[in-house]
Amino acid sequence: MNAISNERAGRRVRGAEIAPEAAAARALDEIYADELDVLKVQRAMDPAAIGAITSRLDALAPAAQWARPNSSMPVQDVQLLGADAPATPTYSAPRGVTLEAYLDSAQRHEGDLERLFGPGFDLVGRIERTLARFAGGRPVRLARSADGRAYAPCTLRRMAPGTAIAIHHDYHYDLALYRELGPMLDRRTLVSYVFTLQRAESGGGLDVYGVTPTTPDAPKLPNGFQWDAAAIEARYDRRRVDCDVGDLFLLAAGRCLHSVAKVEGPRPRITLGGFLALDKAGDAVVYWS
Ligand SMILES: O=C(O)CCC(=O)C(=O)O
Repeated sequence: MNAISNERAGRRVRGAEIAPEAAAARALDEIYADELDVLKVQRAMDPAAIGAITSRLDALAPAAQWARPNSSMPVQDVQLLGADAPATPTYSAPRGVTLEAYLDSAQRHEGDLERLFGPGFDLVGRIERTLARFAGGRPVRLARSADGRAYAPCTLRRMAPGTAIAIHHDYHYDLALYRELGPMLDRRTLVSYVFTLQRAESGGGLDVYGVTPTTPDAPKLPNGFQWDAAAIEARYDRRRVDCDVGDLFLLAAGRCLHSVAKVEGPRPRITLGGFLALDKAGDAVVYWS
């Protein structure tokens, strides 16, 4: 019998989970060093403070305010507040928008989420202080354009029942909107930060796969650009990360393919997140969404 034949191809997904106050100052260094792929941090934000927002969200942010750049693909119609042109490909802009369009969207929505959460919540301050716990003593700075315009710090994402996020990675530095930011960053990877604000009744878990953008022969569909989810599930390692309200995950999203399972039941899944990277000198953490 050949024991190897039962092993999955490719790499293992390296994950860790830490308690609310646990120290993990080297987490970003470990992610960059390819020693850690995903870190779940329990209750990184206070669930009661979050509940005070999510329970009123329909009144605070009526349906018409949410941007829907993926609405032409209903099963992946993730709704957004805080930007209408995110720093990712979408079905309305498959190669991402231009840098000018991205910055215009960030400017149009500047302060929207801080106002929605209210002054007592200090949304951006909270995000920066939380990310700083994992930054090895480095300052955490919002990305800015050469002429000083702010990138969007985060987006609020609502996934209605029946929606999912297909397998993808976020190694997006070659998109036009990264023209300025990309060269300023340490591009070994790109990290997603995502806080859970409301869980789906079931489903909605994050799946992280032992497949990278450069894994040889990683299975794709015949159209040549979509990943073959069934073949990836069958052949490669997978780690499921299920988050409760207030939990945060940091994911090497530029390195590991990942997806979000279909949201089941009547309650939408709501998250708040963005991306971050070390700057080129390794002296600061830069974040944007
Ligand atoms: O919403 C999530 O859990 C993951 C979103 C995502 O794909 C990412 O942040 O890279």
